[in-house]
Amino acid sequence: MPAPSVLPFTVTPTGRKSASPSTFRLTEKFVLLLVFSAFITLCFGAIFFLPDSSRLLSGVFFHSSASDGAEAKGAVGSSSSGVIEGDVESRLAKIREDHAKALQEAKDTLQKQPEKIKNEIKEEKDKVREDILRGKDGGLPEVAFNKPFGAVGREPTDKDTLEKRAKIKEMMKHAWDNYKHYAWGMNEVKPISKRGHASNLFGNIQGATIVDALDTLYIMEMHDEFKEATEWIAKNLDFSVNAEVSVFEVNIRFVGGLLSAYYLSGEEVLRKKAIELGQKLLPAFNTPTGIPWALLNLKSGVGRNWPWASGGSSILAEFGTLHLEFMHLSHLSGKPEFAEKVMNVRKVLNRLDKPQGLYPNYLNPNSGQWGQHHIGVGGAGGSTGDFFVQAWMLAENRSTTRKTFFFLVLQAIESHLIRKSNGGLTYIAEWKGGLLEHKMGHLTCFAGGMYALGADGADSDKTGHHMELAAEIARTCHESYDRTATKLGPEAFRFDGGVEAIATRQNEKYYILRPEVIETYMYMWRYTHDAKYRKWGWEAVQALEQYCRLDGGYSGIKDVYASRPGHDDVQQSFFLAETLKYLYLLFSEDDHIPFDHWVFNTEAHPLPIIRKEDATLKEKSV
Ligand code: DMJ
Repeated sequence: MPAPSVLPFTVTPTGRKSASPSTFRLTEKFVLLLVFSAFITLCFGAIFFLPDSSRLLSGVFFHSSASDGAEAKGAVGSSSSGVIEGDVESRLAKIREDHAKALQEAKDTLQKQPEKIKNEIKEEKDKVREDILRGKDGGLPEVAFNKPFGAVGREPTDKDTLEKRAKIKEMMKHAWDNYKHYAWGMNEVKPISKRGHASNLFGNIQGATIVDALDTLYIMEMHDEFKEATEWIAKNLDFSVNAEVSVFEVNIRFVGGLLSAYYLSGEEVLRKKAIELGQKLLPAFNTPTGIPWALLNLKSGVGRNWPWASGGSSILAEFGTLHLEFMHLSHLSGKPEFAEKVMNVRKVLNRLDKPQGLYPNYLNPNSGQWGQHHIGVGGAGGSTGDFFVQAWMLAENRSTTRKTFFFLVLQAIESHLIRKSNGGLTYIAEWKGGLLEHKMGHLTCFAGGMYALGADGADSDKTGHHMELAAEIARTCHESYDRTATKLGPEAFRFDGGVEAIATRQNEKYYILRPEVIETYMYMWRYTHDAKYRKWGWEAVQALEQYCRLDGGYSGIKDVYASRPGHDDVQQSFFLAETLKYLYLLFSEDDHIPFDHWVFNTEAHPLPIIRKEDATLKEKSV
């Protein structure tokens, strides 16, 4: 609603307009000021300089009760009375005494041991946590835990694959142990500085690496580590923080990580924590359209958008990908509100016109209109690709409407964004205000996996075509790695100015341990069993070991084209959640997290495909 305009006059109770101060001339203002100062001087003079002013003060200000009222009258009328004077004195003494007492109490509180205050806060938090665990938070229903299908698969039969898989598990151990040693309980570890790394994406929620790594620990059968991580979560994971968080990041890493680890292990505390956090995120949807804010203060529930995002728009990739986790939150809590919120997002998206059948990256949550017409499959638009896959795969029966919707999007991306370079490399460009930018981001490389999944469910005449596209995207992304000195890929690579699959700008040459290329290799391996995908995955393992492994963990590098690339000193939590998990699954059998039972969220946290017989009562009603 627009703010009311400010009028140059005020309306009196009789309805007449009177001039506001701004309408007086300078001389009039001066006269008024003089009169006002004279009045103030008179008042102060009366109080401080006239004899017996203390009696006036006490009479006027301190007599309030009915019985006192009579005395007050007398006091003013007979100021020479000794009895009354004594009474006033004793009252003033009492006031002075109360005042001193209050001051002392305030001083005591301030001087309280910080330790004591900390303990009091902790006791309060423990109580809240116990209430939640006992179900006093509105009563979470009991959910029967079903043994997960394929949480641990068969052992690979050939020695080479077994050894490679064991090596990847050793990498996970190195990453985990160093985090534990140098940054336990913080969000991430800085492997060179050997201390914790805070990320403002999570406000002051702590433990991002612990939550993000949980399901990988389980899948790799690192049970001791899984146990200590779960214990830390039960005792310390705390969402009652007064801080602004990224709704998207907290959802994919924390909610997704907790849900996935619950489904794998059945640890009740993980389900309860996921629901507790989901509830904290709900106020993000309090916008005129129900399209959520990108940023939310978890304490006040006040949301806003990133200032740089097209005039205060929400970002498609960010709100699109809340879908999967929120459907599961309703499934596990019996509370329909989570599912209702994301179903509404889907409705708003369905109603909007899509330029060329594509979804622009920015949507204004107040007007429900698209912001700038930037369209891409990576970055701001990227995870929405995940959303389309997830929305389609979420239900076992993969409904026809969702299938049509998903394939329309794949078709639109192909027609408008997919291009082939002179050298024969297929890439996905970005569309900015009607012009194609011939650049592909590392983030966009997940699309190889997306087209492979699409091929899996496509009508028979389309299967081959989608799989071909998936293979071509995988090859291009591999080329972006292979054309560097480190054999690790840049943040973005271009197909213009005489180059192909190469970064030309210095600020696009870094690699921050991202997973998307390896993710696509993993999908391609599962669907084709073509040995080159494991070969490419192994090349990435060797490169990671050579350039990113340090005594204190793994670090991103600053320039993939330099043989001494420089480190960024951050071990990202997604390295444990995604990169190492996808590598491990690439060298595992297909029945380890089988695709017909599990769907991966944007942060590689596998969630089971909801079957009709598993649906809770409440979920059936949404
Ligand atoms: C991860 O946090 C998620 O995959 C997200 O969708 C994109 N960025 C990182 C990994 O690159």
